[in-house]
Amino acid sequence: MSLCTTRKHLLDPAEPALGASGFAVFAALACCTFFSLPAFSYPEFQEFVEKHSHKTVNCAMCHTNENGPVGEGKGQIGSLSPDEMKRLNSARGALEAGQNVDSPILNKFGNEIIKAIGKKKFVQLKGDPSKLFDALPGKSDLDGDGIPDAQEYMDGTDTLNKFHGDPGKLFFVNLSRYKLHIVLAIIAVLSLNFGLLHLVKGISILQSKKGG
Ligand SMILES: [Ca+2]
Repeated sequence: MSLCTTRKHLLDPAEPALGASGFAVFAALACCTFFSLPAFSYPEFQEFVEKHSHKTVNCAMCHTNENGPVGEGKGQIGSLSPDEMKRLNSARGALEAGQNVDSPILNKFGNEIIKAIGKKKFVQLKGDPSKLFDALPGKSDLDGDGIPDAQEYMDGTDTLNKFHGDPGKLFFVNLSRYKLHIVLAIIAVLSLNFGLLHLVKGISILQSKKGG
C-alpha cells in the first residue's frame, strides 16, 4: 500500500493513450506499494494533502524513493537485499501501533506513521486521510523545525527537512525560540544609542564652554 501515486507518470502528456484495461494495469504498476505485493494503491493521502495544502507532493513524502517503491532504484522493491526484504516483511506485519518498523521502502516519516498508528489503522484512515492529523503523535517533530509532523502533513511540507515548512509558522517558531536573543539584541542596540546620545551631548557641552 502507499500514500501516493507516481504522478509524473500519470500526468505525463507524452504518455501514449491507453485503453481502459491497459490503464488499469498501468495504474496498478505505477501506484506505490507500501507493504504488500501485489501493489495496493493508497493514493488518497497524497491526493488529500495536495488538495488541502495546494502544494504538489510526491512519494518522497513517506517513501525512500520519490517515485515510490516499485522499481529497481534505491529504496525500491526490485533492488532490496535479502536483509532488506526481511525488514520489509517485518514491517508488513506491523498491524498494531507501537511496533518497531524499519521498512527500507519507507523514509523516516513513513516508518513513524506505521509505528505510531499501525498498518491496520493506517488502512482504515484512507477513507478519510484528514484524520491522520489527529492520529499522529502531536509532539513528534522529526526534523526539529518546531512544526509537528502532523501539521507538516497537513501543510504539504517536508517532515524531514527543517528548512522546509510553512514560512509563517517557521517565523513564529523561530521568534519564540530565539526571543531571548532578540530581546538582548534590542537592549544592546538601545544601550548603544543611549550611550552615543550622551557622548554627543557631552561633546556639545564641552565645545559650548570653550566657545563661551
Ligand atoms: Ca517538523
